[in-house]
Amino acid sequence: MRAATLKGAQRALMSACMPAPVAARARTLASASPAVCSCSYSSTSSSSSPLATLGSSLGLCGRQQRPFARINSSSSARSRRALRPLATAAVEARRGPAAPAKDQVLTSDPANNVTEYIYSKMGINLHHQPNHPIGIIKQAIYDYFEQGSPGVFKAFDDMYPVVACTANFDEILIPADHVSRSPNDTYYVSADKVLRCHTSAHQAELLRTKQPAFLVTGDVYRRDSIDATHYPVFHQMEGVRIYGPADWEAAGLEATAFAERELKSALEGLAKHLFGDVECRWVDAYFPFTEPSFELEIFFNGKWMEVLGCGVMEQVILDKNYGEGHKAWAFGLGLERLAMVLFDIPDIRLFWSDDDRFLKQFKAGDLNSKFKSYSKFPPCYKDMAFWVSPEFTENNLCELVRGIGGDLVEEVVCIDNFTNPKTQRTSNCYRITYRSMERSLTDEEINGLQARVRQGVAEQLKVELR
Ligand code: FA5
Ligand code: MG
Repeated sequence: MRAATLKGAQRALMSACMPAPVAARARTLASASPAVCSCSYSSTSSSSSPLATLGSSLGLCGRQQRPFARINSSSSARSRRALRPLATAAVEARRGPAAPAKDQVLTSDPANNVTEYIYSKMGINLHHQPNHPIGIIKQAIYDYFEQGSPGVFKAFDDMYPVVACTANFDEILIPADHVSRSPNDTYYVSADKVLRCHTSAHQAELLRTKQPAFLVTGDVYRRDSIDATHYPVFHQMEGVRIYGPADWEAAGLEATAFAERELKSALEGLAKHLFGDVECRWVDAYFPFTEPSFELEIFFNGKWMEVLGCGVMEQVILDKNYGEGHKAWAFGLGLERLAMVLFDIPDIRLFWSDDDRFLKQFKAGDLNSKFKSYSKFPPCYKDMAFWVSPEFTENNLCELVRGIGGDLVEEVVCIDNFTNPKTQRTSNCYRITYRSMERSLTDEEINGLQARVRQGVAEQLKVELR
């Protein structure tokens, strides 16, 4: 993992939601393989339920390293499975307008920090497009849960993306002074409303409707870094399942241990269902709304990529919103990341392409197609050094660069920094990679963009260009 691209606490809600020392520890765990727990999957059939076998073979293993897991399942095994789609009737959504009205998102409220660029992505709802990789993977996950537990999960995939801060943060125990609430990380519509930064924003509300198991899919928004696996708009699916004492007593387990086992079984089964053969590993994590908490990473394009966060729901959330005497697990997975692995899509920007050469490669229900790059156009690198000020943040830089360069920006990475011992001033050097997915770029075009970026940085970010 490139240290310079880890944007401190802003990187993800996992790290953003934890106190600094825990964040530092979790980042170490996530980046250094010796600190990682590996999953041990059974690749052959066994007499007991495959889910039970997978689940009980797992567990956190402290700092001890075990061989990385490999999930084996042939594509013929995959196609043999008769999948029943999650009943359409179960896709009961609170229907919001397809695209929120502009004046409801780009408000004149002084707290508003949503940009035109972000607004332009709203209402596109890639997860509603059956032939789009995001729509295909959503349906495949719905099918998996329906197959494993027929009629149990209720799906919601049209919940309104503008939510109250109470729903996005308070109701799931994110502390009032927490960094993830900062306008550096989150898009505020007004002082008390945000563009949801995760589908966990709907947890408490749906618990109050007494659904014992649900899946929520939607577009989520974050001010974040820029690279092949991070985009300011992406899609998550939240899953929650609630159990009663009869469930853990029948299993002969204590409630939390039971929920953890079921959670990991379900998610390993999902990975196997989607990918067949893939290397993955469990990593210790921290979320304010689950304990214990984990992340699942998959080895993709030569690196470990985090695809989901999960854990046993904090009891107070369940007691308060659903009722006492139960136990639940919850997960939140990134649909783009899973689709990248499944379809071999190398860059997250491609999901937003309206180029037929991309879109025509995917078809509803087909989990076997692999993306064929139609052409690889050359990147163009531009470096920019400046003296930072106390107000400077990388998320602000990324927002500005994305606002000017749009999807031509492939990556923004800090390649160098130093502090002058005499003046104590710090200089950062950023490399911006420009590359189109669809065409060759001209020097003139890139020079024009870079000049606007430099001007924007100097004027808006309160830094001094060198
Ligand atoms: C969360 O968002 C938690 N709400 C997940 C959760 C739900 C934990 C329920 C426990 C219980 P995190 O910030 O790690 O966690 O994001 C979850 C997933 O979203 C990541 O694993 C990744 O797959 C995806 N993701 C996060 N940031 C981005 C981004 N900028 N671009 C694309 N995908 C992203
Ligand atoms: Mg995370």
